[in-house]
Amino acid sequence: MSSLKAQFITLEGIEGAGKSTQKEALCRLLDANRVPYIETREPGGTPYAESIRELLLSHSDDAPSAKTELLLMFAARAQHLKTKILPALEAGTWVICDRFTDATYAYQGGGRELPLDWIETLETLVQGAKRPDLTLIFDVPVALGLGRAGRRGALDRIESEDLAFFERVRAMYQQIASREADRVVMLDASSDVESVTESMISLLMTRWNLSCRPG
Ligand code: T5A
Repeated sequence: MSSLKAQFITLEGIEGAGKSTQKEALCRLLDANRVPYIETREPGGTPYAESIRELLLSHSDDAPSAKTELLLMFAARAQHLKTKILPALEAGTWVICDRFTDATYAYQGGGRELPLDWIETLETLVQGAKRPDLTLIFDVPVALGLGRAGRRGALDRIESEDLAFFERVRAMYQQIASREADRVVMLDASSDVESVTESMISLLMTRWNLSCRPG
């Protein structure tokens, strides 16, 4: 454990998959093991990037084109990476990030059907060789995820897309998980909160050789 460098961990999944719920359980695990960390999210995570998030998610008569949306996702990411994620990792602090570039592959590549090589080019431009150390994808059937998300209140601009859009998003996440098995772990998130938490905690304790379970 003490020999492990600060980890960059990202959480992914369609709307209502339970990322935010499971992020809290992950943080309790790190607290129990006295691991220093910060929590953050994308799009957003810094004041400037949160302004871009507002532009991206709000409903507007002048909605962004798919290409504009893609560029804004990476504009926000460039700021977030430079001013928050990289400094934290360099200081030895773990970073727990709700969504990152896999979301761009899933939503803009899968959902919007933009060419994946555009995303690869922007990924290299913005991140260089930097990639998450571990990505947890919480997988749920689309109808289940959207049902959970819908109970929470008004839908934002991207959440208002149709079922076919989210089926493409989910399929892209599944492709990423099967292509990048070293970095990405896909968890079945369709059962109750406690069961999903238990699978995640068991997996992480083994992976990082942690000794303390969260209380
Ligand atoms: N986006 C983002 C892109 O298009 N491209 C990009 O590059 C990036 C980075 C914002 C949007 O931006 C898009 C994707 C998104 O549309 P967001 O802020 O992460 O992304 O917002 P959402 O994904 O919409 O977050 P949600 O809150 O909907 O999803 P979560 O976090 O997965 O779900 P959570 O934990 O809040 O749970 C939702 C509800 O379900 C319940 C919870 O209690 C809550 O009420 N729940 C469960 N119920 C039963 N069983 C379980 N196992 C449950 N787990 C949670």
